[in-house]
Amino acid sequence: MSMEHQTRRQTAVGLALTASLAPAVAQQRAEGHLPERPNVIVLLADDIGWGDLSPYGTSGVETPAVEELAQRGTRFTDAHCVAATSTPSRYSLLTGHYAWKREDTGVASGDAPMIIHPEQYTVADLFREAGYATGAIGKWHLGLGDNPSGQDWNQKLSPNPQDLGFDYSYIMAATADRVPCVWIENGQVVDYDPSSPIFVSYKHNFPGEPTGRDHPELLYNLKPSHGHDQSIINGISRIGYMKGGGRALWKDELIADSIEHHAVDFIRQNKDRPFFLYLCTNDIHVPRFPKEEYRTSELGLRGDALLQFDGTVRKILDELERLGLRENTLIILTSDNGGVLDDGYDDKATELAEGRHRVCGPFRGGKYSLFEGGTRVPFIVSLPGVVPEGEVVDHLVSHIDLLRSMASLLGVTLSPVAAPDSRDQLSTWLNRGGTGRELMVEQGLGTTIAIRYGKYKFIPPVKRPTRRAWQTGIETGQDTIPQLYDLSTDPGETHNLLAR
Ligand code: NG6
Ligand code: CA
Repeated sequence: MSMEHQTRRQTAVGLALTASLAPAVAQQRAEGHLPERPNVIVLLADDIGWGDLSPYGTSGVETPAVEELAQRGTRFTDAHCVAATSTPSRYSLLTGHYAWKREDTGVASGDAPMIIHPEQYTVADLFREAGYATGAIGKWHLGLGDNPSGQDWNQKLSPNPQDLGFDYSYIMAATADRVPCVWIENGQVVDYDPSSPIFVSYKHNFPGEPTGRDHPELLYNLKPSHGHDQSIINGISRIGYMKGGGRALWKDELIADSIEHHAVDFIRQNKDRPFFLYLCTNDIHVPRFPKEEYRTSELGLRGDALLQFDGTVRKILDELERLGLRENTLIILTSDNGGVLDDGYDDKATELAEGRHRVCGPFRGGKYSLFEGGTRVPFIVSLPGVVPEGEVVDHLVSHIDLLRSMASLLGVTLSPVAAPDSRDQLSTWLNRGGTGRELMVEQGLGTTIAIRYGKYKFIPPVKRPTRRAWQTGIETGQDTIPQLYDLSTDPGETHNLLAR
């Protein structure tokens, strides 16, 4: 961390936090309902849609570990991530600031600089200040380093998650379909290979390096269906150009293992103190290339990736059980945006789902969309003995409220400048009497937004709509006319109440 970052950050955090017990929480604690300092795991899936997991009534694939979690907790049916793509969704989850208010929070390239400003207050700061061990493991996609025109991957990258409140991080810089395809631990490439320095560009290829476009015969693992035809790593072409990496390059079929291994390790190392783990799976983002043992679903690689995701959940639950931590660990399982079938690789997701699996359940649109499929995601909360078990709740819930709800859990009062769009929704999230949000903003492609107000959904018109998101076929929900839907009678958003 540079001196400049350090100073700015310490000042901001000092301003943001005053530790005093919020009255409602103090009273609940006095009644013995809430554990003093539970561990907290935010288990964030990538691109898992509302209809993808067993508790949400999907067909075509079973996810028993997620099912078990839902039975030991409460499942929400109207919960939303903030945005229909990863970077703005994660930005808002961690900061409690609506991403659509900042133009520079769109889907980040693999060499983007850090998008969360180090002086911004994050949920990791909250936990760290409260004495928790804090870790970020898995997909990151919020930028690293501070160079606006690309990073030097052969040096320590700064800022990195450690500058945002995380004591420990083991992350992929962006997505599995974007270079660089290496792991980064506390700002440094893991297994760095000095004989093969790393170069990354999102503008030009490096002389002599094959691309998927020019050398499709080298794509022995997965071929693109659209885009994704630049540098080839592990027999799969990606977005962006990369040279070098040597032994540091990941193998896609081992990504989930790697994430699980580091998550389990983090939990073990912190078993005797409270911890906050921001655990982000790569599953089920493209390229979907899970390990062999999961290649059994009738939905092909996309279904197999769901099974692998369930395997990760199983490993985390088992480890908590084994260490005697399950009763004292709050788990929030959710997804960063809605579901998508063909997101750029030829994995037959669309063909195999046809007639048997609806990734967003009854909802219209999907990833990238302003329709409900874009942000309405699985959301399961479990804390045995505190959160009612086996219940289903229909209140309106948004990821934007993580930060202030966690502050409430810890009995910390935040200054108004921290997490400006976040509200304390703890009693709803824990299913202990809250009735959820009345008003909420959802973000689609770019900075387009839709507004939820109770049962109503309003999508403001845009001048030049993009109707579909690339070749995914997904409707973005953008239109030149205003749209209003009554979700209580029309959850599929088929009847625009404002249409003449
Ligand atoms: C899109 C990619 C898509 C995915 C997405 C980000 C193309 C044609 N599509 O640009 O494959 O990577 O970005 O997904 O390149 S997210 O879940 O990380 O937001
Ligand atoms: Ca995503």
